[in-house]
Amino acid sequence: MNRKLALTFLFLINFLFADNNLMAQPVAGTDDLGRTLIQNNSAGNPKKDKYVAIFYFLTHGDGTAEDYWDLSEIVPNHPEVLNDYNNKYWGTPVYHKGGPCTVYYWGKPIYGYYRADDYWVTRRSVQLLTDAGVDIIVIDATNATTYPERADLLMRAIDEVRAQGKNPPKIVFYTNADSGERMEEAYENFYMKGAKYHHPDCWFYLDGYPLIIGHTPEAVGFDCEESFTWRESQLPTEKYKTNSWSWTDFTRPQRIHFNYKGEKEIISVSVAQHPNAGMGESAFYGNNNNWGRSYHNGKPGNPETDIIYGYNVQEQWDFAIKENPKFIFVTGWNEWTAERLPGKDGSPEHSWFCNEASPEYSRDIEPTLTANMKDDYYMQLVNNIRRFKGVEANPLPSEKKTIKEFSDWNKVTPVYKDYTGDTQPRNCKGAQSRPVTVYTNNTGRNDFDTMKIARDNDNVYFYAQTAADITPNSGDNWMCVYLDVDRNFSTGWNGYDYRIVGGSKLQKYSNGEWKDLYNVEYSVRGNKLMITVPRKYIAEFSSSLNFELKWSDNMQNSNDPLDWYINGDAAPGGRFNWIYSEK
Ligand SMILES: [Ca+2]
Ligand SMILES: [Ca+2]
Ligand SMILES: [Ca+2]
Repeated sequence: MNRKLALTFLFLINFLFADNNLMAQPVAGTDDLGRTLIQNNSAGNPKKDKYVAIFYFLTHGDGTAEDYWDLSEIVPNHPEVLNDYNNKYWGTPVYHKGGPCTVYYWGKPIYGYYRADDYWVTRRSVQLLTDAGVDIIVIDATNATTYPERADLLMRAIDEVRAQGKNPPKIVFYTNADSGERMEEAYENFYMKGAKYHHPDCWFYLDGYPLIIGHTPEAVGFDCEESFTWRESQLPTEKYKTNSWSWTDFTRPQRIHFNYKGEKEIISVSVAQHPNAGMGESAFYGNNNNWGRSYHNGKPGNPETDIIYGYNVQEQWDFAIKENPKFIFVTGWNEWTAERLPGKDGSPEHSWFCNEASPEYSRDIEPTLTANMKDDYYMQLVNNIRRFKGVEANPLPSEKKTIKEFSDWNKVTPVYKDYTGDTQPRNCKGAQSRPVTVYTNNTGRNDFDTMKIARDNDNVYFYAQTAADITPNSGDNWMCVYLDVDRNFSTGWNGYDYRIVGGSKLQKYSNGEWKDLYNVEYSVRGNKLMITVPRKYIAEFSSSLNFELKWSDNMQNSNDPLDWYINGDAAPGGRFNWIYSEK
């Protein structure tokens, strides 16, 4: 079979088995700013042929400056560095790419300064992007490499999530510098028959072939020439190219990119842009001509108060959604770092940073505690994806049923399916090389798998099944249920009005604390647990049910919902809730 035929065959296999309707359950959620995710009644049903791509980076860990590496700490604590290129608080260069190198983080990711080969983080990123409804992870291969081992690790995480019946994103490589060689490298490492890192289920197909992006004339004569569907690489500084994929634009509104058939194919949406000098010029040297996270209505906004709202990216989303192309390309997920170079403004003591420099002048969506941005940009992403693509309606529950024993659960629906394996331990070096830091996390304990709810006239029943036998009851952070009974974020703790801790204690949140209310019955058998809550204990359970809930095990900081991104297991994760509604 020649290559073209083989790829056509693969495409058919992909086509037959890919779209098996495994949409994520339409979870609910409200972010720290009180912004509640829209549901099917407002977003509409899933729309055909709408895709969201996001720029994803595999650079982390290389060339990080020693001693000092976080700009959000260096600059506020030692502002003199900005006018002293060799100041000691710039840290120490490390040897990388054939010379001394100093790479800095603009802030700290919620998982610490992780390396791109930290599987624990990669797996979490894939889960978050799956939950968000992202369709394509675009691997940034615009520089000197396709990061084969790290890209392989990413694809292994995607394969693992797909094997659980979830619908994770596919991958596309975006090349630019030495594009022909990079595309050939991608072909040989990933796509070719017998390639070392062969993950065909991870490939995003367009028009019958895996999609790749680069300077197509450079591919002529390479083996990869016939194996892909091509789109042109498009820098924001370059003249508009037909059939190109733009990842950011330096015009407002963004440019609309048409394909060779004349179809409105893709529009970029970016968190921030630097049309008028590097991001560092605006972050540190008073250049007001770039567009930071707070930019909106033609003005820079006030980053101190505006940064958490993501006004700049929202303008970009609103325009893109109105134009309604087939693809929206978001920049980006996890760039985090920039290399420090000598100033380009004629001042030899100035430092220059291109794409990332400060909380305001950076473009990552991945959660962070820096500048108090938390997961606001992530939740905003989820909501905008729903506006663009629609979302499934929430399934209605099966008939009322009295639960006395575990076998009574068999036919109860709907079933909420968590990720499994999201409790695996973390043990990986961070990107910072001095001091050496090893990130560990062993809080994963009970791994939620399947959850159900049932009810009769007297009780509401909760069921959880875990991957392995449930650990012995260890107290208040063991196998908890958090309930937002009025589906109102402004009542209770982060919306949660009641919780059940340690299997047996029903607590109510009032006057700023959790108070014991009643004991409830629970039973455990192997990997199954069920709890019975009499309806009379919770006023909102006296009539037709319409509430939100989350299971949580081994939370480490019960005062912080962001703990659900990191520790133990939560189902659903982060700020998401599962909706149980009879309406
Ligand atoms: Ca789990
Ligand atoms: Ca509430
Ligand atoms: Ca989970």
